[in-house]
Amino acid sequence: MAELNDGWFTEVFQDQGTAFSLKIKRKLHEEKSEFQTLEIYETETFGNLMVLDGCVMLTSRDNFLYHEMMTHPALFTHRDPKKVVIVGGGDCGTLREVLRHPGVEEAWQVEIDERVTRLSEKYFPELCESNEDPRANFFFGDGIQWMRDIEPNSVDVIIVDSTDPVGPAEGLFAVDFYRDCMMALRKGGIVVQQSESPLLHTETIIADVHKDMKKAGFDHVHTLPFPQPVYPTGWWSCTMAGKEKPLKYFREADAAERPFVTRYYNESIHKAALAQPQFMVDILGK
Ligand code: AG3
Repeated sequence: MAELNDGWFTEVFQDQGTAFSLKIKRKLHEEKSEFQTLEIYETETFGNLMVLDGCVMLTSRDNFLYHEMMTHPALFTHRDPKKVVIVGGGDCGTLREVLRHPGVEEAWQVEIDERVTRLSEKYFPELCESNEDPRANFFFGDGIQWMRDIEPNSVDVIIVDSTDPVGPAEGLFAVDFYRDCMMALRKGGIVVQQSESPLLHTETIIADVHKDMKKAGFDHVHTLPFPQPVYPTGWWSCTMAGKEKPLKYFREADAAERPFVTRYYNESIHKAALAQPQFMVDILGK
């Protein structure tokens, strides 16, 4: 639920009794697409803000936290990722991070709502700066169907960069979808999914993601918490699952010598994100 009062945009988390606000300079755009309501604001201190169906998706100022953590831990855990598929991620921020890896030969962004990408090109051009890269491929349509139809054993990393698990994204948090990911991945492949707030959702969404990923045949599942100030509680997570691939070890030397700039991710942050808060161990197991 969203409100705009006295120049403040507020996302209200009704069931949690909390809210998050940003001071707005002006509304830049609003439209209803076939799938959702899209809003873009210029904020006082966080750059531009994208809101989908009342939920904060990203701001210019802090999206690097999320996009780097959705991408680099998975790509540095995989031995040699060549083909990467992003499901969702229409703002192209994850795609940009993926294409920073020189070993990636082919990346696909499979986004249901083309309008998200078009608005991102206009209002978040920095996130779209790699869209012309010859390795970048775009498909606008249903990611669930796309994953069902893809050639088996053809992908190294799948990144599920979706909205909350309600509405269009619900089917991306489901055992059938994870089974299709399992089929699509080569041996040693990794799927990583945005998995909401550790504080709010470990017992519910995150526990279900673990259970369903294991049910789909992934033998290794791990949740990595990271800060994300503009999302509910300011604390977010991604959950990685490996197809015959332990997740505790990563290409630490490669991460340390990465040939590109990051602002949050580095080899120490990667190690730190693998550490599990005790309440998560108690709920999810070791
Ligand atoms: N995807 C995660 C959005 C979840 C935010 N939830 C909320 N505000 N209630 C963001 C897409 C960035 N590429």
